[in-house]
Amino acid sequence: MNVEKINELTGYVIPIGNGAVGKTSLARVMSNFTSDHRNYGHLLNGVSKTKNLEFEFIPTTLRIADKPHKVLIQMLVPPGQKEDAGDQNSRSFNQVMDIFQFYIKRVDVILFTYSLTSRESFNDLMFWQNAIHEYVNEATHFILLGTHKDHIENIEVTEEQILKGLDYLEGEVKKNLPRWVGKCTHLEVSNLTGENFLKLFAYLAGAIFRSRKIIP
Ligand SMILES: Nc1nc2c(ncn2[C@@H]2O[C@H](COP(=O)(O)OP(=O)(O)OP(=O)(O)O)[C@@H](O)[C@H]2O)c(=O)[nH]1
Ligand SMILES: [Mg+2]
Repeated sequence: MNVEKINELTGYVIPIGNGAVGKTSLARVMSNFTSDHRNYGHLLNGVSKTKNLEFEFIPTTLRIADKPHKVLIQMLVPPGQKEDAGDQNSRSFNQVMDIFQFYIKRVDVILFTYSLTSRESFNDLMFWQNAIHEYVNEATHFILLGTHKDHIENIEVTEEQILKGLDYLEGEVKKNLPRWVGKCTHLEVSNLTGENFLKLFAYLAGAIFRSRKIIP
């Protein structure tokens, strides 16, 4: 009998960005995603502001050179609250990352997350880029991820700005990690309709595979 050996690997993915850009929604929809479903409004309605590190474990698959791989995506979702936002009832990004720093052993992919309906959330990625230095390594991959793609009427971030932003991001990554051999790409999704989630799964599985190959 010819039993195909299946390789398994696990990767850590952190979405970071301003509050309300859809980091928690993204992780929820990813763990409930099916390619024939087109509305995740019921999941989005149940999402509230993140006050602590949230975990979602999402299994996916990948074929490389015709070999099957099982990839477990561990999403670690921090709050989007900055230190000086002044909400005493919830923890900030820095507080949560400090508390969990020993749990976060390595990060395979950072999702720089913004809402396509908020130019401010896009511009603020500069701030978030500076907040993640201690969590990344030379194999970490980066995705510039726009949410709210379904809000066609209210899009505030143009394709040109996205490409410029990606260039800037890549430049900053190379400055901070001179021996960086990861990759940087952009993707725009809707957490409401699941648009481009299949692409996101493929990107993430591929990025985790590469990252783990570079640093096993
Ligand atoms: N229409 C639409 N709504 C979205 C999308 N993504 C998120 N939302 C809504 O945006 C709001 C904020 O989403 P969250 O997932 O809580 O955002 P977050 O980035 O986790 O915010 P913090 O936990 O405060 O850092 C929620 O009311 C979601 O229902 C999207 O792609 N499309
Ligand atoms: Mg959240």
